[in-house]
Amino acid sequence: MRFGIERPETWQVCTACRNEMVETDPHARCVRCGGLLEIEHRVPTAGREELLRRFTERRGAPVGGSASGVWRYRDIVLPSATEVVSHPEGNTPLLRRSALDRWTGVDGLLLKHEGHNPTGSFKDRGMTVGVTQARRIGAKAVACASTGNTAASLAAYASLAGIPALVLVPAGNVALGKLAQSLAYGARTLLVRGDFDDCLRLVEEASTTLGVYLLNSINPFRIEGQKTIVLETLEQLGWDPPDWIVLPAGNLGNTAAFGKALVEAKAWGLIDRLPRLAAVQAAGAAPFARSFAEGFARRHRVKAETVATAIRIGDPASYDRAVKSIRETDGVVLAVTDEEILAAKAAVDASGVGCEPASAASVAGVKRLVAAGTIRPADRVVAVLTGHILKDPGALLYYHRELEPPPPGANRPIEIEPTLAEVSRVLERAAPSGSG
Ligand code: AN7
Repeated sequence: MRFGIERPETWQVCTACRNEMVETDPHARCVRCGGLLEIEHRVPTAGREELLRRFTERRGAPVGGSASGVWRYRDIVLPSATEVVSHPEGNTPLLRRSALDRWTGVDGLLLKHEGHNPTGSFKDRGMTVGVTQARRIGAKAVACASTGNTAASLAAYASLAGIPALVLVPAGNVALGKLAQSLAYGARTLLVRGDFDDCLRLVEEASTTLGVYLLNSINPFRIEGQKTIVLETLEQLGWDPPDWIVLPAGNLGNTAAFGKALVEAKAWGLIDRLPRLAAVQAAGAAPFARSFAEGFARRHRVKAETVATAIRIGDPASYDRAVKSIRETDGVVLAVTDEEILAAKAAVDASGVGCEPASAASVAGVKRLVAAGTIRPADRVVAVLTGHILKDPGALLYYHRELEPPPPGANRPIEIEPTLAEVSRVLERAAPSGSG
């Protein structure tokens, strides 16, 4: 169907066949052709100055929706939502570390650290909107497939809303912190003997037959929430857009959300030009980078393998929406090796910031793009760190304690007898390596 002149404030539209559906339709995909859905909003009646005034005024609210770095932007996220399921979330810092300027070759690299969200990843921004929507439509249960962070986030927000949650994760390939969170927040957790792509196929089938509300990032309400990573960054920069925004890319929900946020922000007069997006995949899980290299002539599916388990995804669900984002922002897509990811992670960690392996792909990507001359040292660059350092303690201990031969950044722990002589012997051998 298509709405007539009486357009609601917000509706859903199929990105494939343009079929329109009401905001409260619970289907995960277009009911007519099975395409991916997208949320559309009527152009906000408040103009630029009024919107910016509202965003600023809400900042720092002690409690309630306005305390959230997602719902502060509610006019362009989900204006009709009144009772929101919020932790609160968002309000994450923009960080600068000179050691990472030196490492990447960018003067004044900014890191948007989404690991500072309540469950330790950017997923909370989408989940607060997704679970709010689940409650509005009266969902009896919610479900997702996940490489770990979505599961942890859904588990927490479902618990907040009092809705039972089901999560499907690939057995043996979820970082310890994420699995532990899913269990602790109380989601029914299924360890599937398969990879993420198997989990996603299975949960889509299950949600259709069992009538469970699907909260993977194919859910367009999650994308609306994830837009606020970009909105909040732009606000932190005084609505003066950077030249580049660099992010890790797996299932491509974030790439889709970032493009949508930027195009809307420009259309509604919040910014006067678009930054370029750079989406960074792991070389062993890079079907999107491969399509980009071929001018998006066709979609690829691969059997994914990478140390960055968060982005160990071979058939990204938001492919079409992400292609649009890259095209509309004159963006680029690249792949970095596991070695580059681990080296970037060691640099981010040693700078005192810290992040999980997948997040470091963005910093590795910045270094690669500077070396290629695509990003110039004087460009204003924001790299998004998507998850917290403690999400994946296994990767940390492997790198620092076990990897042979020890990589240059390895910081081996030293076991000693409880004597002062032993302590001073160790101190004499090596001064601690500060990196600034
Ligand atoms: C830390 O949790 O897909 O390209 O199921 O956890 O939007 O998928 C996680 C993805 C980057 C990639 N960084 O984002 C999941 C899941 C971290 C992540 C990504 C993920 P998308």
